[in-house]
Amino acid sequence: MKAHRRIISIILSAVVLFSAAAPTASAEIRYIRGDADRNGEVESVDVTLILRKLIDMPVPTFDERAADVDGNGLEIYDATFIQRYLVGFSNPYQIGKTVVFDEYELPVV
Ligand SMILES: [Ca+2]
Ligand SMILES: [Ca+2]
Repeated sequence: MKAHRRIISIILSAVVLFSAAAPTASAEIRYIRGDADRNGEVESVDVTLILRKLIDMPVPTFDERAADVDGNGLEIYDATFIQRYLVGFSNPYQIGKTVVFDEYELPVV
């Protein structure tokens, strides 16, 4: 009987240890590509925020990762690509799609 308790104790300890070491879903970062203010929509306000950020004007809420739609750093083209998306032009950078980042990995599209 004592041996059974000891084995159960070891198993429970192992479960607790490995569950604490496993990566959690909270490590994921999700955003919508082009949604610079992260309000859940890509809209003209996001273009305005990018332009303001580029000339160092204050912006209340800004996520550069979401705003940088082509992944090469924030620039005027990001605003242009979003404007083109908003009027229905081609969308080579998947603006409006949800992007998932693992904290330690490159984006999964
Ligand atoms: Ca937005
Ligand atoms: Ca860019």
